[in-house]
Amino acid sequence: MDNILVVLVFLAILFGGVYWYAGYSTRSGALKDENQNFIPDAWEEKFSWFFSGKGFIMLLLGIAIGYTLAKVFG
Ligand SMILES: [Ca+2]
Repeated sequence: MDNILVVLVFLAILFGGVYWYAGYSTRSGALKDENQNFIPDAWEEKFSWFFSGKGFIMLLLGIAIGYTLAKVFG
């Protein structure tokens, strides 16, 4: 179970970092964002599901981490 927890936490940090960088890079003008939704247009074409599902993905990760923590320490 410990390995699952490490993977889940790693994914949460990785996804959080990608979401943060999407906002940061578009606000700073580093990446093109013509439709001004704070998602780099180059990513949006291929990974729109990743951004439209942001709330759901992070919620699922949170639940999975909580569940795993309860298993490890419960
Ligand atoms: Ca965009």
